[in-house]
Amino acid sequence: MKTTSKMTLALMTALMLGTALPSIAQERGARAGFDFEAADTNGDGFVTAEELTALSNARFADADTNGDGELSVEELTARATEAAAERAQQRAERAIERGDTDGDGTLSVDEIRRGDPNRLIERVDADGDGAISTAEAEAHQAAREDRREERQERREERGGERGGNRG
Ligand SMILES: [Ca+2]
Ligand SMILES: [Ca+2]
Ligand SMILES: [Ca+2]
Ligand SMILES: [Ca+2]
Repeated sequence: MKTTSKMTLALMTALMLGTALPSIAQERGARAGFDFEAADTNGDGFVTAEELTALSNARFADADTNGDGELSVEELTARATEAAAERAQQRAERAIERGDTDGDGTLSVDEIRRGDPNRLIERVDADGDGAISTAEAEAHQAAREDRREERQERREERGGERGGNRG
């Protein structure tokens, strides 16, 4: 077989890695799709069963830190923690990339604040006393949910049967 879709390869890898290593399989499969280059170790442009086996063995060996050929709770936890830390760092880096308006590489309190607080108060402060009461906050939240439901309904109508009988 010449061309194998990313989906199929990801699935194959997941199957080969087995259920014991879901986080590793997901990590590879989820965002970047299947890492073809990593699997194609001889670089001939084809991924063979042998190469997939080698890949899963390598991933297993990575996780099996004491090298006894078995993955313990501790080893799986360590692997998952490592993956989670990596993802957290990537998220943090993206957040800084997006929010760091003065370009000093860190986020100040102004940089993490979304929008002008005065504008929020203006929108929500129904009685105009310059502060948001519980009732005003609840009313604002309810209005937002209404709008979201309306949008959802409109989407469903558009996405639903066209020309079908309605109501
Ligand atoms: Ca190959
Ligand atoms: Ca082990
Ligand atoms: Ca900054
Ligand atoms: Ca108020």
